[in-house]
Amino acid sequence: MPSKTSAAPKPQLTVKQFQDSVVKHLRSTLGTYEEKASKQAWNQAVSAAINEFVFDGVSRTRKTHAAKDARAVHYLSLEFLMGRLMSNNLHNLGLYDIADQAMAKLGLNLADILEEESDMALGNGGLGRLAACFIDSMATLNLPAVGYGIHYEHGLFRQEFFKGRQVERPDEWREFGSAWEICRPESQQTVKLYGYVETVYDNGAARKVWHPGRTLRAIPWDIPIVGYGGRNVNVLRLWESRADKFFDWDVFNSGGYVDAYAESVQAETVSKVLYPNDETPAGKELRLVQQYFFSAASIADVMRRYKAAHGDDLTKFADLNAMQLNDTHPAIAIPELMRVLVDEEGLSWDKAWAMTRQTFAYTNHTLLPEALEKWPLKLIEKVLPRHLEIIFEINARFLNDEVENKWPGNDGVKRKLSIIEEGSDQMIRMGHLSAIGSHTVNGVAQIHSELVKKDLFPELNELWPGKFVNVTNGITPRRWMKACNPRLSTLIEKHIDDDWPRYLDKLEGLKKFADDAEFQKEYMAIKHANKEDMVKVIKELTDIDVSADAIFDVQIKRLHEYKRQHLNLLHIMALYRRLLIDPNYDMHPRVFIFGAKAAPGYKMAKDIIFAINKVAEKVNNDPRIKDKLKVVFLPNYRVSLAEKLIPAADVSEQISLAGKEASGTGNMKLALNGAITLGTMDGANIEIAEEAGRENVVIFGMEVDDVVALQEKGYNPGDYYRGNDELKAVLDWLEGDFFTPGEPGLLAEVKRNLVEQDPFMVLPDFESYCEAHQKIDSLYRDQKAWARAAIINTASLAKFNSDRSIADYADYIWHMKGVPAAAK
Ligand code: NBX
Repeated sequence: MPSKTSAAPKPQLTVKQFQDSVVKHLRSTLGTYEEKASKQAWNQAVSAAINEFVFDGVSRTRKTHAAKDARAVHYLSLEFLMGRLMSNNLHNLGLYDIADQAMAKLGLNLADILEEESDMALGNGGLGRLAACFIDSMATLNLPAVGYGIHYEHGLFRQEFFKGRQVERPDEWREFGSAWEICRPESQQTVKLYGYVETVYDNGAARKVWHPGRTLRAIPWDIPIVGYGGRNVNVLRLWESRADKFFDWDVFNSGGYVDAYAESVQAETVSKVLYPNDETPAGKELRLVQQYFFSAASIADVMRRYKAAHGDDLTKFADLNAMQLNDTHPAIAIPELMRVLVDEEGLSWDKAWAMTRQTFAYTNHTLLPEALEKWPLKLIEKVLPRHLEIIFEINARFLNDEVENKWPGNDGVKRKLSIIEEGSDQMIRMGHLSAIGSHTVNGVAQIHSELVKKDLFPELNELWPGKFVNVTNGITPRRWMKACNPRLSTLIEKHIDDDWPRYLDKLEGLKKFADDAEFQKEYMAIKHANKEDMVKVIKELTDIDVSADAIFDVQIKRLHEYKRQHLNLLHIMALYRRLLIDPNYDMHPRVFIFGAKAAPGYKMAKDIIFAINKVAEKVNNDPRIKDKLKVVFLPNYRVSLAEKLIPAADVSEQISLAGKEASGTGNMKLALNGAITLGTMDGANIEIAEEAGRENVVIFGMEVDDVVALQEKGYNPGDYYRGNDELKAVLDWLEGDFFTPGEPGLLAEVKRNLVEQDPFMVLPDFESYCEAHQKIDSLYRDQKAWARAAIINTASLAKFNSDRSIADYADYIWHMKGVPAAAK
C-alpha cells in the first residue's frame, strides 16, 4: 500500500522514450548501430540516456545553491569506493523498471548490460566505501555538498590467486573512458610543492613568501551523485595531476625531447595509483604529495567559488563552508587553509585560526597505534616548507597558551600533546594536528568514540569537553538493499510503503510478520533464490560446486590480523577434523565463503590467504566428508561482488578482537539483508545487537575489559595452545604437509605467529567461537526460529541508514540544512 506522500521516485518518461533515447545515443554518440553494437557499446548508450537526466540535475542543483548562497559541506577523502553507478542511478531516478523494459524491447537483458560496467574502486575498504555511502546520503538529504578526492588512473589492484597465493594486477577501470564523468578544465588549479620560504619585510612587517620548486596542474573530473528521488544531484570532484606546462620548450628545442617529457611523467605520477595499504600508513613521499595535492586543489576550489559570490571579503567564509576530514589523510588541509588565509589573503593569525577551526571537523576511523599517521618532519620540510613553519606556529601557540593554562608547567602533558613527536627522527603527528585544528572530532560507533576519548585523546577531551562526539556509521539502503536485493525489496514493498529506501524505519512494519508462517516461507524462499544465484557465481569464479541448501557463512572484509580471518580458519579446520574422526558428525552442511584483499606488503595477511586457500583445496576435494563442508575464497572481492554475495549470506562473520574494529559497515549490510551476525562485542556489532535484540545475534568472546585484563595479567598464547586438545591439533596440522602435499612447512608461519605472539588474541577466543558456531548450527536447523531472527534483523536496522548518519553530521557537526533543488 504505497502512501500518497511516497518519496519513491516517479519515472519521468515512458519505456518507448527511453528506448528511443538509448538507440539515438548508440547511433549518434557511440557511432554504431543495433545489429553491430557490443554489450559495452549498449552499456555506454544506456549511460548516455541516463545522463540526460543527471546532467540536468547537476545544473539545477548548482543554480539553486548559488542563488540561495547556501552553506555547503566539503567531504575531503583520499578514497571513494564507488563501485558501479548505473543500477544505482537508475534506481535513484526511478528509471530502473523503465530501462529494464526498454532493453527487453531491444532484445537485451539489462542485468547483462549492468555487468559491463567496471567498478570504480578508488578506495581500499570501509573508509572509502563509507565516503561513497555518505555522498549518496548527502545528495538524498538535499545537502549542498561536494566530495573531493583524487582521480586515480588505477584504483585498488585486481586480485588473482596463483597456486593459492595472492597476486596483484593493475586495475584498469578507465581503460576505455568512463561514462559518468565530466572534465572541467575551466576549474583547474595550480598546486605548489618543494622550494624554500623567504621572509620579506614591508615597512618593518615580516611576510612569508613561498618560492615553490615546482608546480602541478590539478584538473577536476566531476562525477554526478544522484540523490534518491533524483531531485538533487551533487558532484564528486576528483583531481587529476598534470605537468604545469606540458613541455619545457627550452629543453625541447635544445634537443632534449625525452627530458621534456620527463617532467610531465613525474607530474602525472601523482594521481597514477591508489596506495593499497589499509591501517598501515605508506610513509612515502608520493603519498604525502597526493595528500597535499588534493587538499590544496580542493581548498583553492572552495575559495574560488566563495570569491565568485562574495569578492575578497572573507568574513562569511566559515559561515558558508564546512570541511570534513575523512581520517587524517587530508589533515594537511588545516595548515594549507592557514597559509591561504595568512599569506595570500593577508588575515591576522588569530582571525585565520578562528576561521580554520570553525571550518574543519575530523573523523577518526582507527585506534590501532600502527595505523596512526605520522610524517617525518624532514620530509614535510622538503615537500612543504611553509606548512612546516605553520605547523610549528600552531603547535607553539597551542602548547604555550591552551595547554599551559590548563596544566601550568607540566612538560609531560606538553610532550604528549605536542604535534611534534620528539626522538632521533622528529615526526609530525597528523591525528594531533587534526584534533587541534578541528572544532569537532568524531568516532564511528559508540564504543569506538568512547575509546577515542578514553585511550587516544584523554587530555584533549579534558581540555575541550564536548569536542569529541560519536556518529555511528551507516550504509545506503538504496545500494545495499533496493538495488542489490530486488527480490527482498519486492517482498517488502508488498507489505509496507514503497518509500522505505528513504525512511528505513518503515521496515519496523515487518516485525509483525516475523512469526507469520506464510511470510517466513516467502522470506526464506528469497534467501534460497539469492543463494542459488550465488551458487552459479561461485562455480563460475572458482569451479567449486556448492549447494544452496547449506548454510552460507560469509566473512568479507580486508584481510587483517585484527579481523581474525585465521580464527575462522582454525574453526573450519576443527570441523574438518571432527568430520574425519567421525564421518557421522552431526552438522548442517556449511559453505564458508571468504572475500578479502591483503595489502601487497603485508606478509602475514598474505600467508593467511594462502593458508585458507590450501585448506579449502584439501577440504573441497575430500570425498570422506560428503560435501558437509566447503570452503570458498572468492578472488578479487570488490563492491560489485559484495552486491551479489550479501543478499545470499546466512551468517555474517564479525569476529575482530574487541576494541579493534572501529565500527564495521559490512556487518550492517549483511544484517539488513537477513544474515545472522556471529560476532564479538566490538564496533557497531554492539549497536546491531542492541537494535535487533541480543537473542537475534550470536555473540561470543572477550569484551574490551576482558582483553585489557588479560593483557595486564600477561597474555601467554602457549597456555591456550596446550590447554585445548582440538586447538593444539589444528595448529599442529599447519606445520606438516597435510595441506601442502610434498611441501611441508609452508603454513608453519601462521602457526608460529599464533603460538608465539598472537597479537590479536585468537587463541583465547577459540573455544567460545566454536560454541557460538554450535548455536548457529542448532538455530539454523529450526527453520522457523531462524526465519524469525533473520526477519527481525531486516526490520530493526533503520539506525544504520547512512541518511541517519549524515543527518547527525548535519545537525551536530556541520550545522546545516537541506536545500532542495528547484524542480524542472
Ligand atoms: O573504516 C575502516 C575501519 O576499520 C572500520 O571499522 C570502519 O567501519 C570504516 C568506516 O568508518 N577503516 C578503513 O577502512 N581504513 C582504511 O581503509 C585505510 C586506508 C588507508 C590508510 C589507512 C586506513 N592509510
